[in-house]
Amino acid sequence: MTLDKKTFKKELRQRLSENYAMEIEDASEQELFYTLGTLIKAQYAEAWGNTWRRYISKQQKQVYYFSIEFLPGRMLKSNLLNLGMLAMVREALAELNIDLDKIADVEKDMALGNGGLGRLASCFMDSIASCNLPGNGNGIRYDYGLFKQRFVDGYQVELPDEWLKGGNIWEIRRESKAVDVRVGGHVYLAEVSKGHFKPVYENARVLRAVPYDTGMVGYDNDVVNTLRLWSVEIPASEEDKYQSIHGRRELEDLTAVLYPDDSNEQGRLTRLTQEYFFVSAGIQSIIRHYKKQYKKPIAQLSEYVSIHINDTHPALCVPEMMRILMDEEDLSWEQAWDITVKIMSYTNHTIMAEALEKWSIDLMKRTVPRMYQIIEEIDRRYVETIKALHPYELVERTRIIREGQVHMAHLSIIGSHSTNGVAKLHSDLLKAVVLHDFYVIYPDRFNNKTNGVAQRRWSQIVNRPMSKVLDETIGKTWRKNPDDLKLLMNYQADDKVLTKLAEAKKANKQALADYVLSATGIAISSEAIFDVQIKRLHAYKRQLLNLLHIIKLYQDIKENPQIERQKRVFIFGAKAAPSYHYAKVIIKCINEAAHLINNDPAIHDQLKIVFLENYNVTLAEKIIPAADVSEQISLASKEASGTSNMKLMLNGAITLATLDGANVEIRDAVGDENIYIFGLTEQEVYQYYQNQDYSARQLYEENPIIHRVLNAFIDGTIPNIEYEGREIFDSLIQYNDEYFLLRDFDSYVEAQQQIDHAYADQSFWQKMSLINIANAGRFSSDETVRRYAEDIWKVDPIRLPVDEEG
Ligand code: 26Q
Repeated sequence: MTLDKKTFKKELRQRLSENYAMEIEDASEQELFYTLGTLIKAQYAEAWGNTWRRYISKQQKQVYYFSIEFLPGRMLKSNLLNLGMLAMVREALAELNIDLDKIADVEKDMALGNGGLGRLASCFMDSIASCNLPGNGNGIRYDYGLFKQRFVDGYQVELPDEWLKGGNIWEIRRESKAVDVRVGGHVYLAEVSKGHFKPVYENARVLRAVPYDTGMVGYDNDVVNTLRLWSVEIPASEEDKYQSIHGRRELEDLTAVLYPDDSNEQGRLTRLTQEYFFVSAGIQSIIRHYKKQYKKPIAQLSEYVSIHINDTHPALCVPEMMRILMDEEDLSWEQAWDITVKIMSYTNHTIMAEALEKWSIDLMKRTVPRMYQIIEEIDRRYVETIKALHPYELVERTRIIREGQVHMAHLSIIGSHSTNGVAKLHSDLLKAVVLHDFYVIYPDRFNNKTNGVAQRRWSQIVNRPMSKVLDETIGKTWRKNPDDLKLLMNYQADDKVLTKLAEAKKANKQALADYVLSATGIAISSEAIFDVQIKRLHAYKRQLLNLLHIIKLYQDIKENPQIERQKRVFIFGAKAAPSYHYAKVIIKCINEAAHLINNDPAIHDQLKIVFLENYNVTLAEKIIPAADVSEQISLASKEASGTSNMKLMLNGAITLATLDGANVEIRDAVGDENIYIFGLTEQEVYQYYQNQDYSARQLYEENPIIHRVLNAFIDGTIPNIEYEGREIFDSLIQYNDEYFLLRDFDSYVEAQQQIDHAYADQSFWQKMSLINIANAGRFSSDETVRRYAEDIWKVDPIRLPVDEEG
């Protein structure tokens, strides 16, 4: 039941009066936001309860998506859109002289994730609900999300993200669903009857896990699923053990902060405890719910429950499920193992060796002793079973426990029935290289699920000008069915449509230009090409290659100012992990180059660099609709998929890319003529590894352009980077350019020149842009989660209440 404008206004007035004893006219944006938020929550409360009851009454199999990160950003407009209220509320508020966008700006981003992996989890939560799939998220309610980034003298500084200050309107604390989690201490097995052992815990610490639930509202379907995030507390029974402030703090710190590491940092005790904490709480709560509500024998659990392990961070799901089935439900090892493998599935998100998670045996024993015992037994039985079938070395290489460490990817693969990569190329590389040994052992477990994005958010919500043109051109069905974007292909030669799309883009660029001016004081022209690279700062993503090209352009303009060129604005958004020194050096260099170039009167507005602080979901929503060029320039084979590439394409940006991750599939979707591909292929990269014959120094010495660009880092051309410039230079020349920037430099420059030429012919450019939008539908996360549901989780869409009543 949706509200009409009149009832909505009345509701809003009434709530405002109840909450704040205020009239609409006198309310601040804060007060309006909180009032509107509670009104929306009340709108879906009933559907939330109904969804939950329906799963139980139909005994539906449900999937639980375990992820140590979720990155939803803001939820106000997304909830309004999915409830079918967005346009109505916008109008109603406008009639009251209130701008919805200003109200929405009050909301703090929920940034409980680092980047791609966490954002993907949130896109999936939206799509799972929107596709009528019974699925829930399980994670950690960090008190502080990913750090806030500021630049001081061009350096990154990190500030805490106090997202809960002022309260979180979307969550519900469910004290009654709290569970206990035991960590530390010692565990030994005591014989309770002949041949039957039970673990005895000594000196374990008991943690109280309290869940906070947030409704995941489906699009136009009355489905509201649950995202359950756990927060740690001191159990009442243990209060007297925690009398010192210090002791309390230490315990409460467990869910205080998200680890700000996009794959670099490893080996911290708190991190491992976090992993066990949300895994154990989540699995206990699933089993409790199953027994209480489904009332089925535990032996049938795998018919009703599917658990997804999002990267290896929740890999302890495997031994924890074993523990509960054996220690608490009295199943045999064999029964428990059979159920566990059927329930679990795992996604790998990286091929970077240093990101593969490992824990020392010692740490694992100290932190989660019962987990370690079970892992040891899984490992022992694995070796026992496999050694009859495969050579000794293969068995040794694939063991879970090797050389003093527990390999979490091995545990995830061995303990689940499905392992998938996140783009075709990535999944192929897993099979052929990274996880080849496992592919030999379990060929049937491997599959691909190309990532997707929540397209309604990344088009309808963030890009209203474009959405309007789409409605006028192809009707509104694309809003529900992204494949209908294809209809746009009929208009590739229609000048009217091309012009309207161009005008929409121009309006978005102007809006971004206004924001950039107010946020940074830098004036940029919407006439220029907006060239965008937005993602975590990582050597393999090669923001530095982008900078090298910018320096080249700068030097060209200085040398030949008279040549006509396209104006360019290079826009960056990127956070570096606080401990990632090299990434921070790159940030400093980009900022100093920006300062130099933006203030050089000889350059005027031919070239501008804007490095926006604190890249997050909300900033992405401002940048993406305004982008002309999408930079996806990782070294081939290194980016598992990428997802900003999909969002940018959907918004009509032209991709400039290596054949890496999902870029390959974007090329397949739009055709070679509508994308700019450059650089080494993944095979060529592997060739270099094999032959070990790459010489960056040779390129530097033989290529005068590269020579001049690199010298700018050490000869004072770029000021204030005495140390940083040297470090960059050395990483490329002394340390032989690990990510082949210099090897790809020429072809990158050439692709950029082609882009310049193409942009000069506006109707040609607009046609490419249209073709990109038209073919973006296949990267909808709706389709991705449907594939997971059918192929991996084996969960069916629920029947709608409409069907039941009808
Ligand atoms: C691991 C151990 C200890 C501490 C932190 C971590 C850690 C944290 C975050 C490891 C990895 C991550 C995040 C990885 C990630 O975001 N990967 C990206 O996943 C996207 C969604 O599949 C892909 O599109 C990107 O290509 C991939 O880089």
